[in-house]
Amino acid sequence: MQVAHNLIMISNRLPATVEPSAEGMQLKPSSGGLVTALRPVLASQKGAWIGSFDANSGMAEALLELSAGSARADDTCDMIGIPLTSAEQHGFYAGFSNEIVWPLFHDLQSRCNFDPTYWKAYTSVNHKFATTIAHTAQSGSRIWVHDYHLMLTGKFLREMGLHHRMGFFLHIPFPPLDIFEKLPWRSQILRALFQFNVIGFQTPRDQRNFVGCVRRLLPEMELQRVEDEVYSSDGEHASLIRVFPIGIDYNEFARAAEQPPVLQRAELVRRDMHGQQIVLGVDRLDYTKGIPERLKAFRHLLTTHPEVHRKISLVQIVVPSREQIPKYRELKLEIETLISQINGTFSDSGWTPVHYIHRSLSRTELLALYRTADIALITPLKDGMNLVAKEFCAAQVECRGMLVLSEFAGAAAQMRGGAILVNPYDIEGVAEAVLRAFETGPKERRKRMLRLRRNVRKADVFHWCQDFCNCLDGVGAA
Ligand code: GDG
Repeated sequence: MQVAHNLIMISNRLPATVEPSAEGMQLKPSSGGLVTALRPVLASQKGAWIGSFDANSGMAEALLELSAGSARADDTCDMIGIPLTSAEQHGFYAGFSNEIVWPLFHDLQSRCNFDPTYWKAYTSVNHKFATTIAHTAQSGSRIWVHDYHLMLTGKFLREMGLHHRMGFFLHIPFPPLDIFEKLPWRSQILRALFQFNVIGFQTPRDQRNFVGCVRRLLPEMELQRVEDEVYSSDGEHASLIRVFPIGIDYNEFARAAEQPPVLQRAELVRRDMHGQQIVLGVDRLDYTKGIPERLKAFRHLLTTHPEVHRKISLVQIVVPSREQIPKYRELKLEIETLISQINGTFSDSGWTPVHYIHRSLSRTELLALYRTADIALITPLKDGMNLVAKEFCAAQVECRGMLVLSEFAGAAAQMRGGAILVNPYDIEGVAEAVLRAFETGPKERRKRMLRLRRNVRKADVFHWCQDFCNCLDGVGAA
């Protein structure tokens, strides 16, 4: 018998991994902020989570149970898996999602590969998702689709006859018209999005860009702004276009940063850095994160301000990501060349200017670095939100750290009061900002960090989730 699900979440990947155990392959729920926030909501509402998995992975046993919809990663929600073949992953995920939408939506159109075969794969995998969603949805289920991989699902669901309340949230930025209009499939994507009752963005800038694109490319769409909300109608469907800035589980980060293993680890880090100020960068390996530009800014600081030598070090964490895509491999080489050049030029006995870690850190290691860092240097060229900026503030329980943040990160809209904002392309400007942060005294640091922490605490991930669900409940179904 099929279980009735009141809230169905859909993301490209399932929020779970599979691990071998004595009883065979077991599902292990992921621990990200999104899952944490949704856990109580899904648990109280009999939720389900739909996402894809690699059909060729060696974890067949658990994945088979997943695809049958019978495996439970925990007692919170049902996990329903969609197996994707290598060809589907190539065209849909690596291709359309990450060689077209990802660079284009981050304003980096020269990095796009508009291969028409990718569009076919994207369409067909979105249809596959819609089929599973339609099969799972019962009368009264609300459907919440996440992110740029799945922008066509709403259209397919309506074509399949679903009249449910459906929401879409874009985790990445939405580009301005002169960039978006380069997309050969621009109108199909915009029209498909209007099949959702709620279309959510991270910042007012993304909402503004989206509305600008709609006015130009879908002139038949009626749009009406009421304060921060935009209502649309094409005579058949009505949608609400609104901003929902995503947050983190603040209390959990602040609490975890006080735990003894984190304190011990933080002590070790401090000892190893011999009293230098630690500048911290934490990023997935991605060209949108502005890592080479940041390294050039740090090099400029060391070149123009020799007085900071031996008093400051950059700890740059680069988490491996999308390594099957050639541009990501080239980026890794560029980063490593720059680091070795900086260290080759400036290192001195007992002082290495850049500490480079190319792996995923444990949560304890990450929290210890957040807690110990004197300056977080977060300079994406463009970013939907950037959760690292918020996590850093939550873990700064001693309020000693300064945040230097790109004005092109979504987080800048909420954090401008306490952070030093920079243009990540301005190498001299970023170097000056790091110097300013370096020279800031403890009183000013505390004042700024308290303000930042207040903001992050207030707009946490639970607030985000509840706000979106309330909006979805408030709009009329199609
Ligand atoms: C997309 C949008 C938007 C990083 N290194 C380690 C590690 N992390 C964790 C961080 C953080 C997450 O990864 C990265 O989150 P971001 O927000 O920075 O970036 P994306 O993955 O690109 O996410 C983004 C987000 O969606 C949410 O809407 O903010 O703009 O691009 O949580 O803690 N975690 C561990 N070890 C690491 O080394 N354990």
